[in-house]
Amino acid sequence: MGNGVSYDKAITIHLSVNGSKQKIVYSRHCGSRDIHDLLTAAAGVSRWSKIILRDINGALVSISPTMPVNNEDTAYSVESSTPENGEANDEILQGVLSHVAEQVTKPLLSRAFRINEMKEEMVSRLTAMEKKIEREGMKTVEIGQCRKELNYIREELFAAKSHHARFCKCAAPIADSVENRIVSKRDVPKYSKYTLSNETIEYLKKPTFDIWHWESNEMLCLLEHMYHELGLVEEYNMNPITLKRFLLCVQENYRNNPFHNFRHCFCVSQMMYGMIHLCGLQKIYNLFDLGILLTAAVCHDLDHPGFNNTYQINARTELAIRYNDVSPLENHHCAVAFKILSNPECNIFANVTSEQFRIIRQRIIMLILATDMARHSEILEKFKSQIKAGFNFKDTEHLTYLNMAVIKCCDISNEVRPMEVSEPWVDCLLEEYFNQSDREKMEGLPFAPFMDRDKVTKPSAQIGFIKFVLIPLFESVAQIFDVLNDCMIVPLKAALQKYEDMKDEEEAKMKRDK
Ligand code: 0WF
Ligand code: ZN
Repeated sequence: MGNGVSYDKAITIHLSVNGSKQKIVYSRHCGSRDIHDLLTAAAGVSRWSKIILRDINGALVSISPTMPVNNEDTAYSVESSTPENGEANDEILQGVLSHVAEQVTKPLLSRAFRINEMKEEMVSRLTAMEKKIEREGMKTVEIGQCRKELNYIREELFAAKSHHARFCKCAAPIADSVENRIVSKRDVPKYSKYTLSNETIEYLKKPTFDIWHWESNEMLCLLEHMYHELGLVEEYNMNPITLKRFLLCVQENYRNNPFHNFRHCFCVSQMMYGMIHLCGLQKIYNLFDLGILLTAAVCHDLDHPGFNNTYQINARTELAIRYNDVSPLENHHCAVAFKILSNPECNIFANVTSEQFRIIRQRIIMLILATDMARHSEILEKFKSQIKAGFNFKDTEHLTYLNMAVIKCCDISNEVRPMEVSEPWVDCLLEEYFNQSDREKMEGLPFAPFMDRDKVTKPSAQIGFIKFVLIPLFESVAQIFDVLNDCMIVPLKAALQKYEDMKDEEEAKMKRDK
């Protein structure tokens, strides 16, 4: 090249800008957005301007690295237009998005390098946008909107990074998720009808039920069966199609996180159903109360983003801001649940009185908020003090704490299940935790040692949790329902023994390898 710059397989495109001859030269690694930027530079307009290329016959030429190469005689004419203010911001966002999309799909350079490039590009585009905001004096509300959208893009960028790093599904952004996700994309005919065998129907009531055996639609049918079998459809005068739609919508509002996904929702609900049967809760509670317990379990982790409250608070996410750092996730799960129920087509409580709905809402919120592990000691200590003083089934406060303890048991009950069922859950949870600590490291946030992939092993994660969290909680509830000793405390102690043996093996191996 005449100017001494060497280009690797450079491509030259000839242009005619208002009659003056120009050319752009780019490498084959460039994307459409890079070429667009070159074109705006050649046209002497802002990079946020729209560019149209036409060939000598006036036909539109699509701007891409594979557009036909031309010569001086067949130069493309360049037309540009500067968008209006609002449009300009759309353009900027569009630019960032298309850039992100392009970069993610480019396999030519190493992923880490591309992602760093994306980050740099994001920063420069953010700066450009902020400058534009300053220069053109946007209204505060518009700036807020832009920031929100940029946060969304940042989340997308992270998701893209995680996807490329692990080829697994990642949590989508939180912002606006309630509004954007609640509407079901499917309707009930697509959710097929299954006939459940008597064996399955009985097995469903047991903590030994194999929750891995079922695909999504089957889990929906099993959940639907629980509502029918308990008599909740009759009790609440539910339209059976509304129940199907509600469950479908719930399923679609669980994200594909490694752990906090629809199968976890199913597990917790199935354990609640199991405890209702095992503990004979029908004898203590009326059907109205049972419907609240089951629905709270079904909804308890709706739209979980896969990053816990600590992350939400430290990263100052939309959720943490919205809920003032107070159980942001659990508050969000409740909000999504009641957003779903606000749709008449999904409202399984449509036929109750306003007063009943008020009570349902208050109790579901109370139960879902109780699943925040930050409140574990507070709830357990209070429950234990009630037991010590003599548990009173007629005392509504005692019943409230019993219900909170029960939903907490269901939520963290994996280790109660047979080992072949429980163990994969630990891998899922560690995957989610490692994703979080990777992100925290990347964003310069504090991270918990139990989420650090360099420190945690399965036994180290489980031993303390079983000993100090699970056994004390289940033993307290077993003081009220003795039946739990055999079917829950015994398996928990066996799981503890298994992880202690695993730890001994790990340590012995380490000694041998030294
Ligand atoms: C991996 C381990 C853990 N193990 C479980 O079986 C389980 C079930 N639910 N959860 C579980 N966590 C959590 C999901 C969201 C909240 C509860 N974790 C617990 C952690 C590693 O280690 C501890 C141990 C004691 C206290 C605090 C963290
Ligand atoms: Zn949960």
